[in-house]
Amino acid sequence: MVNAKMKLYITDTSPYARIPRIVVLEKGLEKQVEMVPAQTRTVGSPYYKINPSSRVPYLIRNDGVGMEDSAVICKYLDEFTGPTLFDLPPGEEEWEARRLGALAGTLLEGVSVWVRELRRPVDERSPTILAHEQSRSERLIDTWNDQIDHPLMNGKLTMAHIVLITALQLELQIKGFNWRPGHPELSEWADRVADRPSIAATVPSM
Ligand SMILES: N[C@@H](CCC(=O)N[C@@H](CS)C(=O)NCC(=O)O)C(=O)O
Repeated sequence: MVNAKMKLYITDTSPYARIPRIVVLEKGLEKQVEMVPAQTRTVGSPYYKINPSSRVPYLIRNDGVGMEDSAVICKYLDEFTGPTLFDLPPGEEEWEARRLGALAGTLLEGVSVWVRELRRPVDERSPTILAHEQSRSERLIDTWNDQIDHPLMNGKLTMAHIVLITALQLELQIKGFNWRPGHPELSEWADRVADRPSIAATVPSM
């Protein structure tokens, strides 16, 4: 069906679903995209029939076609209407933008594994995975603290900003992800970005 409202399947706590939720707000697409809570990780969930992978985010476009992956969905939403907001810069800067985006993505991926492990029953959690992800995050936080003064991280909002703030704000969900002490530059950057309305409106539930 053409011209129906798009549906974005999300959960309140999913960091990956938060990324397109932020893009919807930045693009002013609230009227074109309906947020639909999905029941993930539940045997027999009706959501499994909507998206066979059962992951979020998942976008059903207004032509009825469904697609997943936060980066793909964000690109689609950015190009859906109006001027694009998240194009990569031209020339040499493109590689810097891609590098920073990947550096934010690798932090998010690790911290997401960590939070997922913590959502398992205590006796099913792997101490090895928890220690591995904590240690990876510590190294990456040091790296980000050194690089957060990069001009691309201090200009207009980019996908790297969105992915990085999404990863950093998992501090609200992970007790041990206590990254602020010793990282004043990154902490100041996160506080500044957190004030942006699209970021403040999508802060994850505890
Ligand atoms: N690469 C995917 C990752 C999506 C993902 O891992 N989503 C998690 C929530 S943060 C999920 O849906 N998990 C439910 C499951 O694995 O069944 C993206 O960028 O969208």
